[in-house]
Amino acid sequence: MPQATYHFPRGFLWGTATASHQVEGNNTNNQWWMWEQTGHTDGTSGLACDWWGGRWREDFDRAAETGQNAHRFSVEWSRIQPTPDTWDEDALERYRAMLRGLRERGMTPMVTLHHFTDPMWFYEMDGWEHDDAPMLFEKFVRKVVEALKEYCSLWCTVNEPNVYTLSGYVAGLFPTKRHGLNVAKRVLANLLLGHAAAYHAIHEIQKEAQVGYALHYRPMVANNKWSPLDRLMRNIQYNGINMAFPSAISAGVMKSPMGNVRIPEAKGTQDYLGLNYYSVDTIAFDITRPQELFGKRYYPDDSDFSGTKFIANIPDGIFDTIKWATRTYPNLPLYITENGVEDADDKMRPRYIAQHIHQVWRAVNFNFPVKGYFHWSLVDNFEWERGWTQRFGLWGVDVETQKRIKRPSVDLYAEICKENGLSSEMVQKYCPEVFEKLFPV
Ligand code: IFM
Repeated sequence: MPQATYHFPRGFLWGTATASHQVEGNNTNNQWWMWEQTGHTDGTSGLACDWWGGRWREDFDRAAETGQNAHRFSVEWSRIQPTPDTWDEDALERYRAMLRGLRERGMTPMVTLHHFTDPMWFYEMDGWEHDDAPMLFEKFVRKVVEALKEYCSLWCTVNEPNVYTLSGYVAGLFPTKRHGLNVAKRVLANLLLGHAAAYHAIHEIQKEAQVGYALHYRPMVANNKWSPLDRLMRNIQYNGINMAFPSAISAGVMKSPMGNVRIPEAKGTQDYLGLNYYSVDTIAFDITRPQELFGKRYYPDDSDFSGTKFIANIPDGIFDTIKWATRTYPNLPLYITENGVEDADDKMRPRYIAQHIHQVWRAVNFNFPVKGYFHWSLVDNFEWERGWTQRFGLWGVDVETQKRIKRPSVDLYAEICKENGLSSEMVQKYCPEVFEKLFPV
């Protein structure tokens, strides 16, 4: 049996990622709380993981004790700026304490400034549809960065602007007042302007800052590669879902199925690219789906499915994602800002982790500039419209008692982080079913 270790470069960041609304609890002043109380989600966030009550301390202990040297979390706009004219200095102080907490544990923080939630006052004035949105976001970002810059220099402006926009303004799953492709196009353009304004503002405040955003990148394949209609649908969906932000940041023009928009301010506004990778979609032409621009997105029946079939385990896709990013932006540092699977029983997670990290290692060995990997997530947390039905944590959370339940993947990920690599022994111990794939003879 082969024995080997796939090592990563010195200084590689190994962490997990979380988001304010999903872990803090009692975020009563944002649009998601309102959405939950009006029956749009499977359960409510409630106390979530009680990080606002202080449980971040024990969870950061767990992360540090298991070898993680980084953590990505988000700050909650609705807490920091509860009304357009007020700032909550206590809230900022709590985030400073969390950042100090990470530093004291030897962990590098990455702070996300917008992760799906908006203050109610912002939502009520039509949120990102409004022309003032970029300016208001910039004001918030300036306040946060001034307050937190002592402890953080790695900033993620916006998490998954494509998912925020399409799940809300097109699919109707996230809280929005209006729907439609034209509204979505406007929202994406404003998010880009907000991102660009934040990028410049952060650099003005902190010279050493590294600023980027997190793109949910979906590789896609045509159902039948010989079918021109499937291929056409694949290209429309691929560009529609993935390309708005990348095209604007590359060339100052946001590509959209509803027409292009010139956003010269966005050109070049990234010091790194964050990649959130989960799976690959197959696309077929489907005349019955005008809402989805006649493209059906699905996973083949013989996929290696997660518990709720939300994710198909397709590790090559993370390599393709990194390759795409490197080709699009040569030499730009990359972080895997999210990658994970919902799997309450931890049946798939160990192989999902090992296989994806193996692909990241392959990419690093092609000299693709990947600087870190943040697993989604540290603990189970509130999964938006799907509530508590999906469990993404290395640690489980009993929402009633707040008890943490250690899943076997904790030990696998700890061994990877501590070794700064993935070894044949680890794979043999935690996911022998993929041993031959990862260590072929
Ligand atoms: O939980 C989410 C996260 O908020 C954004 N990226 C995908 C994760 C899993 O669905």
